[in-house]
Amino acid sequence: MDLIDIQKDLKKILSAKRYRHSAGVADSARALADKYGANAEKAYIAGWVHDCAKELSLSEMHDIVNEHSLRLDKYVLSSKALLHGPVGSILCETKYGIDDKDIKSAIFYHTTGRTNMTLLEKIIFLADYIEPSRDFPGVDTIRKLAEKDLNQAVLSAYNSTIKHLIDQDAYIYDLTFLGRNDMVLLID
Ligand code: DGI
Ligand code: FE
Ligand code: FE
Ligand code: FE
Repeated sequence: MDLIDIQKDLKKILSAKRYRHSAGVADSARALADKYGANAEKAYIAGWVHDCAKELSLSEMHDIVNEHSLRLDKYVLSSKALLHGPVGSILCETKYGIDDKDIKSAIFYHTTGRTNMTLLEKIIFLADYIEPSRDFPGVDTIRKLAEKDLNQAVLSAYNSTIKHLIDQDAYIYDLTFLGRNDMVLLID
C-alpha cells in the first residue's frame, strides 16, 4: 500500500486525536532522522504507522497475535498499552505491505524500548514522546534535549515514563527498565 492509502486507512480506524498524534510522530521522526543520520523516509512511514493497532480491542489483538504465532510474554499479552506495538508491527507487514525490518522493529518496540536499540527504534520512541501535540509535564525539556543529544533525550523519556508508572504503582515491564539502564551505560 502506498502512504496515501495508509493515511486514508488510519483516518478511518483511528480517532481524530490519535490520527493527529500519528502525523506529529511522522514529522518529528523525520526531523530526528535528518538530524541524526537515519533513513528519513523509513522514520516518516514508521511514525505514521506506529499506533495503527492502538484502538483495537484486546481480543482483536489476541486474534492477530495467534494468527501469526507471535510469542509474547504473559504480561504483554494482558496489556493493551504494551501489546499495540507488537500487533502494529504485524499489521505493518500484513495489512499495509511494508516488510522492512527496521520499520517493523521500530513499531514493535515503540512503547517499551529494549536494550541495544537501533537508531530508528530510538527515533520513533522519542518522536512518540515529543511530537507537537504531546503536552505532559517536562516534555519541553526533552524536546530541547532532542535537539542536542539523542541518547540523553531517550534516557529522559524513559525516566519520565518510569517515574509516572512508579507514581501509579504500575508494573514496570522488563524491557522498559532494561532499555532505560542500557541508555545510562551508553551515556557514561
Ligand atoms: O501509544 P501512545 O499513547 O502514543 O504511547 P506509547 O505507545 O508509548 O504507550 C504509552 C503507554 O504505555 C503509557 O500509558 C505508559 C505505558 N507503558 C510504557 N512502558 C510501560 C507501560 N506500562 C506499563 N504498565 N509498564 C511499562 O513498562
Ligand atoms: Fe503507542
Ligand atoms: Fe511512547
Ligand atoms: Fe504513539
